[in-house]
Amino acid sequence: MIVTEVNRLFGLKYPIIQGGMAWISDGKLAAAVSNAGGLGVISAINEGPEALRREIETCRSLLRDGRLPFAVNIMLMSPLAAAAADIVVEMKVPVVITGAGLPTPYMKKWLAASIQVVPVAPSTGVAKMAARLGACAVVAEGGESGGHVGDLTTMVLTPQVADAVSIPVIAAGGIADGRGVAAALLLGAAGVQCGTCFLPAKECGVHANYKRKILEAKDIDTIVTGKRLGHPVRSLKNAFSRQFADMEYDAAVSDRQIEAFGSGALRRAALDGDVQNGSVMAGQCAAMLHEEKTAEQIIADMFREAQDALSAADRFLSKEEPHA
Ligand code: TUI
Repeated sequence: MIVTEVNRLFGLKYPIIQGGMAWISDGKLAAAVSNAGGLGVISAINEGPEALRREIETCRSLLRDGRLPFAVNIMLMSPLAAAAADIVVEMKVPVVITGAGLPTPYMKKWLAASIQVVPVAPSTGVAKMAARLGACAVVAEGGESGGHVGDLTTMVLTPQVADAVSIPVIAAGGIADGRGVAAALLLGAAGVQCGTCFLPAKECGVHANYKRKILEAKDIDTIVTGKRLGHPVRSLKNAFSRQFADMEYDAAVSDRQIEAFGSGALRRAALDGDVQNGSVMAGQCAAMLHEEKTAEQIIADMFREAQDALSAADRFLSKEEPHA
């Protein structure tokens, strides 16, 4: 068994947190991940506040044991963030993960309500701020991730964040199998957060076209767009992302025109299944996914492989003299 501070902190069988994917991570997927021994996560920015309340209720109704933990992910740039910040208190959600900013305005009320807060950090500076605010752990998210990304890779970000803070660090970005989990632990993380690898989960309600596009992806099939707007986003290459990139490099196109072009694009792909003209957000590890599995199989396979990888690692510790 792989047991770290993250198992103890949240009461988990496996130290894995599901990514809070906008328009995708709903109560059903979150419950499946929590039932499988990880921390399931509901995205707060799918629709309005009523939809969030419904998804929290759905998650609770599907948990095999009412004491199992789950979380809500609040994307702080969203206009729905303030309402979500109150709903998690009102509905006694045990864990909140935040992204795309610092949760400073909400920390006092969340901590008063005994909510465990886990900010996502793309740099050591944000991680240190999060720890100072009272976060119980931090997600070090590398730019291999899907969606809104920072500049640093998981390989360099994880050890630096682990050195910078004394709370547990959860590595994210590019982790899709047991080798990635083992590597994250060796880099100083006490757990992992994975989004992309749950897209093909049987319990994931994303459109079948989106799942198919993920399963067909090759290593070089993602692109980062949106840097010009200050919101870099990684997604699969398609007609939408190629045109977005062209518009970004065209000085004759205004920021407002680009924003209008991008508006509603994730929903178009995730819900309507338009994977050519919508944004198919995914991490670079999409190419490592080959089949639909249940959330339980995804997690159990990943941690069995991680255990095997770690157990076999002492083969690198030779008792022979080094070759000259
Ligand atoms: O938030 C994410 N990933 C996301 S959010 C999202 S929704 C979306 N929809 C349409 C267009 C764009 C996005 C899709 N993917 N990951 C967590 C994350 N947080 N990545 C980077 C950060 C971050 C960045 C800056 C966290 C804190 C931060 O603080 C800097 C500051 O000064 O506030």
